[in-house]
Amino acid sequence: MVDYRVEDQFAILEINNPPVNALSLHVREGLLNGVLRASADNNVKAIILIGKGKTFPSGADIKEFSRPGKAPWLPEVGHTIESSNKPVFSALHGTALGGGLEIALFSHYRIAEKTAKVGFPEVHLGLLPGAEGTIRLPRLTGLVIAMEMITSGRQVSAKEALKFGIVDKVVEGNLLKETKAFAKSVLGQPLEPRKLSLCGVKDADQVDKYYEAALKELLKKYRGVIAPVSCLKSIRGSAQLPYKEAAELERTLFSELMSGAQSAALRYSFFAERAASRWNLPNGASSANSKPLTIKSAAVIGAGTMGSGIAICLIRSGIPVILVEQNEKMLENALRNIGYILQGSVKLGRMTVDQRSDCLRILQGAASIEKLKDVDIVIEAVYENLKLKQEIFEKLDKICKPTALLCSNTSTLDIDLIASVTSKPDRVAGTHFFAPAYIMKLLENIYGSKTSPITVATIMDLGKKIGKISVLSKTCDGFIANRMNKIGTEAAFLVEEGALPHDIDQVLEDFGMPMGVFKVSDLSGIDIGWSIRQEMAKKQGITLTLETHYVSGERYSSLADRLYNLGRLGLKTGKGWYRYNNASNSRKPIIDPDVTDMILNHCEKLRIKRRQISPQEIIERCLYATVNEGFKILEEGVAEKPEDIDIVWQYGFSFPRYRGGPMFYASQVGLKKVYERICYYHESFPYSKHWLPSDLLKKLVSHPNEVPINLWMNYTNSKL
Ligand code: TC6
Repeated sequence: MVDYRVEDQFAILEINNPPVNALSLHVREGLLNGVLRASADNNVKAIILIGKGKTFPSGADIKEFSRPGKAPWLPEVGHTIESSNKPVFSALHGTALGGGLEIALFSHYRIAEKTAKVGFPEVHLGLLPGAEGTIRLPRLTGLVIAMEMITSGRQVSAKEALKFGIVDKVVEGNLLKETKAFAKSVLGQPLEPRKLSLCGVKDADQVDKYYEAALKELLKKYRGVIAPVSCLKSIRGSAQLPYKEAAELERTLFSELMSGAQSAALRYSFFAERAASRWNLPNGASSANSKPLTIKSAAVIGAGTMGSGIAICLIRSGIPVILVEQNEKMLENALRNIGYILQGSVKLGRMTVDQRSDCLRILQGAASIEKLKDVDIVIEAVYENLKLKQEIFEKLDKICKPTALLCSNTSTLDIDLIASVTSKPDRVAGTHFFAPAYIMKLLENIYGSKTSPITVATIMDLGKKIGKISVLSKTCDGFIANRMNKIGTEAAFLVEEGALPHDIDQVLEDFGMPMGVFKVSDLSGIDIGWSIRQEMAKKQGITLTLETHYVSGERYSSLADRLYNLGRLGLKTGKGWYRYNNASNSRKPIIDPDVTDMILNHCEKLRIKRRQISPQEIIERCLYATVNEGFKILEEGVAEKPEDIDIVWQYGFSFPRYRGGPMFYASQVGLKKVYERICYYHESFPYSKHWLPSDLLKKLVSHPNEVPINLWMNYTNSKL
């Protein structure tokens, strides 16, 4: 894992642990033994640490964090490096991150290849750089830069690292050769001044001021997240305490984080995100054995908010797009709006003026789909109506080339029904973007019973190319995301039973959701949900009234319909579940006593006896109902693994990453406990079928060994 050789009196320790040269046990052993061997070798004048393959170590081996560890630990390796009697040079390329950067900071000199990046991403894993990174970095950069880099996890370029004093030289060309040349130029110079453990923090006298300012920012930016504050405390220690004591404080804070629930969830999320990109179909096809087609051109049908957003995603990635819209005025507006949105990106520094021009150059509008005969993929984004979508797909089937993929941005409709009107159902799939499509990272890809592996591979690959996190779902009503989301339904019932909208929003926000469910509803528009409910009722031949309490034997809440009837459509009308001060253009929700009266009135009419509802019940009702549906989704093979579900929730519904996702959260609460509460709510609310306990969950609780491993999380020490 660490190859040792001597060349020109340099001991070269080449770290070879693909894919990212993580500092696993054998690497740590190899480094330790290599440095000791080189230090004792009279033929060696200096030691060079370098990574084989694409990178210097990108950190500790995160997989080892969930197992009992084994010495030598990273700080021990580091101190052996620093105390070597020969100068140690770290030659950085690729991504020198976390423990990798710490190893470099224990070295006496650091040389970086021009394209290298360095950083401490531990905070994204709910940790701090626990091998003295929080103590050493401030000694090089000063406190402000160290605080910013460590609490944000930001990776900086070699050039910036040079400016900050993290590296001593940036080189181009052959890294090893250049490192040797640099080493020769400093050989013989005293090592003591190069040992960071012997240096002080330059601006230590300012620490309280910097700490307070940074803390204020962090508490605002990362509400509820523990690690950034611990990072900050440890950096403060680096300035206030002697080196050894600061390192002890860092160790304590690191151990607290490592044993906490947030880090467990964030480490799980790291692997879950990567696992979601791997897929298996029931027919044996998989991401490992299916090759994607190359997408060189695309069309988007429908120039509404979704269609325009999808077009932006594609052109931003250099894929030329024809945006089709029958209504010429709407098309004109959409093209103009896309220009404005990209202008906004320029203002935010996310793209240059030239990049914006390049994007707009590859975007063209068209009034009819006749122009689409040559494109590689069509994404239809018209409104959610099966008949309309089928008409479009029937036409596309005749116009497009036989190899073109035909995709629908449906959020609920059965892909098989859409594919059934085409002659090539193997080429049909769902590509469900989330609004606003050019911002939200999730792409929920859907396969039907006839969708081919090539089609699946291509849409999954396309998602990656356009910067999305792609998750695969089998077709069903609502797919993973919308089918599973029971928060809104249960929240409305809770309001009928005794809670108020702002109580529920508060509890959900305290849990970590960026916005409560009623605020979200106001933002997206009360009329959206109303249309969906009307459509559903029409399909079932039912007329909904304000007194409707059951639909087809299922409990129903007409509270939102009452808001609709009052013209309270949410933020856009200045009133919804909350009131808004439109005169001052404020989006801040204000609790409205009229809504409370409306709710009390509704309950009186329906003779619902209100009661006190605890925050615990709000969490259980909103989340456990969702989790129960998640297990049904797994049971039916709609999602292949729990990780897919959790990633959908993190990126589609902004579920707090530090809680892992609803499935991970349930595993942390304990599945037995969750199952028992689901059974209790099923008994209490027999007219809500989402409380009918999932068979898979029941089996996991009673006979876990009989459940296939992919239906349980691979990356956790989950409790049953
Ligand atoms: C630390 O260092 C603490 C130290 C103090 C100790 C006291 N460990 O992301 P990719 C796997 S904490 C284990 O697809 P990229 C990854 O799962 C750590 N495995 O590649 C994937 O496996 P798969 C601080 C790791 O080129 C494969 O490598 N460091 C680790 O898009 C490829 O990964 C970090 O947090 C790891 N550290 O991006 C860095 N890293 O193929 C975390 C990756 O089986 N890593 N794998 O799915 C990254 O940010 C990125 O992987 C990257 C490369 C930027 C290094």
